[in-house]
Amino acid sequence: MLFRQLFDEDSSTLTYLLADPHTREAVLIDTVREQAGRDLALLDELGVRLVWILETHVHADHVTAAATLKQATGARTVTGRHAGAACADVMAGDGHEIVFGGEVIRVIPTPGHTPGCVTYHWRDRLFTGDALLIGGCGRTDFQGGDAGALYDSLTTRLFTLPGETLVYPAHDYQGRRVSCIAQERDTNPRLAGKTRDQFIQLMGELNLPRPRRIDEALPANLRCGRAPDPAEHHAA
Ligand SMILES: N[C@@H](CCC(=O)N[C@@H](CS)C(=O)NCC(=O)O)C(=O)O
Ligand SMILES: [Fe+2]
Repeated sequence: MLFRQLFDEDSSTLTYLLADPHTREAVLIDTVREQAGRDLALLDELGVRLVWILETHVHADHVTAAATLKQATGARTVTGRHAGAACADVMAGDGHEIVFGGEVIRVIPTPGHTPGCVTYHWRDRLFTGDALLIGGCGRTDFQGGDAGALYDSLTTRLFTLPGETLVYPAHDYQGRRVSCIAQERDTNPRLAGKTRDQFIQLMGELNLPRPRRIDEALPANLRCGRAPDPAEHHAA
């Protein structure tokens, strides 16, 4: 297998490239529009062909590169079924399998940060988006966030997986790059030793500032990163 973890400094976004070395088919998870050139150059350098562009959710802090990458490569886009991004080629539900080469990625719905959040499970790795971060979790104070639902997703869908399963989040703001289920289950300060009610209370008291680019990012990501239709723009 080929695996690369990439980082966008501006939004602290972690993007992942997975590829089957035999068939040369590749997948990108959680891309960033400003990094499309970097991603296309990497595909080229590795000699692989992009077939799927996956989103863990509709991001509030950066615009996806999905539209640019799709136009350049013909790859198809995937979001969670409840993400609200009807522009995606595939809106994947629980257990949906995304196949590339001889590899399979399975979809685990992990709502809470947003109702449409999904985690992608590939081999011994989880791509958790903003549902589970390293020593943290996605906020639940906008985009239909629901702390109780997030607690249930994390405790019943992710923490029940084998402890050695690796956790690759969509962001880290402190230079951390990978964790595992046992570490997050046992030491994540938002969750370890907390009841559901305590978690809900804690999430309600975070008082985080609004993401800098939310007003640009949400509408753009709901269009899978495409520019607004000029007619639509005119009507508005
Ligand atoms: N400073 C960042 C913050 C982005 C932010 O709030 N990110 C959301 C995910 S879309 C989150 O859940 N962050 C978790 C945290 O900050 O602990 C920005 O302005 O973009
Ligand atoms: Fe997010």
